[in-house]
Amino acid sequence: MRPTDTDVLLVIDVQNDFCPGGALAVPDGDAVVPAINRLAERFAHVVLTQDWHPAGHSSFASSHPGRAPFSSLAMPYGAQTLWPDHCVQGTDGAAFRPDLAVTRAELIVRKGFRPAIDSYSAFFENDRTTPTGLAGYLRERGLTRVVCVGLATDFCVRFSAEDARRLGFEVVLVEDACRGIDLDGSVAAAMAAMAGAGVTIAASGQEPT
Ligand code: VGL
Ligand code: ZN
Repeated sequence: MRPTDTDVLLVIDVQNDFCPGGALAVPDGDAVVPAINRLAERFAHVVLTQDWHPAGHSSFASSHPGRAPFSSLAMPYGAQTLWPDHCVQGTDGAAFRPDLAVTRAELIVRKGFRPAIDSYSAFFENDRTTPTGLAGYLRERGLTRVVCVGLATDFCVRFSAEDARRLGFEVVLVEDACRGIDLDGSVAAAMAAMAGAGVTIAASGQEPT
């Protein structure tokens, strides 16, 4: 990756709850941090997302008596996977990993704060129509290429990358700077879907092609 002035590094949900020991730990999730820190030094623009749920959020299995984590529930906006309680606003689990080098980040996009709807993507809530405002921010600033890294490959990274393509941005996924949850092959499905949507799959040490 050789970043230009119109590239933005989008660092998705590198938070304690998604790392080993956290409430919704992504296997090997903390392994993304060194690669992201190295990339972040080279980008002129860095934006972070932060999963940020109120207690009792509708995406939590605990909010639906009798429902187990990782099962699927029909919501008015479509199928929703139910999760263990995670990234509750203001908790240590919702904080960024302490070793993530975030000081140069220009914007933090919080998402999933509406009680009745989840938000995987940095751009839209899970109804895929309610915007977070990130697209307008990037456009106003003339940032045209979104380089996605972080957690989890098969949920928030995938939805963010696909939405960015849908909105007309160039999109790169740095595969070794992402890790997935992997429910029933969802990482392989996510990689295929992103490639099919025109997302360029890259490695952090790789020179541009
Ligand atoms: C995520 C599940 C629930 C993610 C967030 O960051 O991929 N996954 N909330
Ligand atoms: Zn969440």
